[in-house]
Amino acid sequence: MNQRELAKALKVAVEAAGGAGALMRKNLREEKKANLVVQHDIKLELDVRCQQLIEKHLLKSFPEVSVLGEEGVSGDPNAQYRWVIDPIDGTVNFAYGIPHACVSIALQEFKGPSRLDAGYQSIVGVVYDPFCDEMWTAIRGKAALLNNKAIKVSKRAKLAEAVISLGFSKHHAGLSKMLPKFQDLAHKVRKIRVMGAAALDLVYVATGRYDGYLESGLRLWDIAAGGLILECAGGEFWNEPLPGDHYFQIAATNGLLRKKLTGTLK
Ligand code: LIP
Repeated sequence: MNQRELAKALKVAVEAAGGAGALMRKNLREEKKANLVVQHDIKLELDVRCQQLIEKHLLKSFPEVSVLGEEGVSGDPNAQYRWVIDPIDGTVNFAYGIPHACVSIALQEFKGPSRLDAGYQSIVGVVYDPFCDEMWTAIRGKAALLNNKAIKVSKRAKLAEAVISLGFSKHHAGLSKMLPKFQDLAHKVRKIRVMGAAALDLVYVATGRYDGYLESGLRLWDIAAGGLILECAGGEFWNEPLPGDHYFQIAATNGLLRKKLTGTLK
C-alpha cells in the first residue's frame, strides 16, 4: 500500500473505531447480554455487535482486506493485508460499567517469512477510548498521535520513579507468571497499576502516562494496534509468541527500563 492508501486506511479505521466507541458509550450503564462467562473473562453480545459495525465500515472501503478479530474471522487471515480487531478491549471492565475500555484496530501487512503472526507487521494502528474521547493513531514510520497531537514516551530511567502497569490474563498460567512479578516490582517502583485493558496500557506507555507494561497470555488483537503506536512514540515493544492461537507475552517500555523489567519475564 502507498502512503495515500495508508492514510485512507487510517481514516476509515478512525471512523469505525468512533462508531463502535459511540455504541460502547451508549451502553456503559445499561444491562448487557453475556455470550460467555468464565472465572476470569466475559464475552458480551456487544463485542460481536461492535465488531460487525467495524467490519461493515472497513469492508466498504477495503473489500479485499481480510479481518482477524476477537469475535471472528472473515476472508483469509493469512492474506497479504489483514485488519486485526479487538472491538472492546477491557470487556470485563465494560461489562461491570467501569469506563476503562477501548476499541483497537490495526492493519497488518505480510512481511514473511512465515505466515505465522511473526510474519506480519502492523502498518496502521488506532486505539479509541470512548469514555475519555481519546483517539490514538499511528502509521508505521510516522509520529504517533493522540487526538492529532504528537506523543512521546517518558524519559524516566529509574525504576523508583516509574509507574508500571501489569496485566493478569484470563488464564491461570498468565496469572501465575505475573503474580511473582507484582511482588518483585511493587517494592521497587513508584506505583503498580492493574487496569485490565491491554491496548490502553500500551498507549498509556506511548503517551508517557506509564513507563512500562508487562503481561503474559495476551492475544494478537489486544496488542496489534497499541504496539505500533508505542513504537511510533519512541517506545520499545518486546513481544514473544506463546504456544496456542495468537498468544503473546509482552513487555512495553519507554525504552529505558527494558532490562530492569523484562529480565525475569522470560
Ligand atoms: C483483555 C486484555 C487484558 C487482559 C484480559 C483480556 P479483552 O482483553 O485487554 O489486558 O488482562 O485477560 O485479555 O478480552 O477485554 O479484549
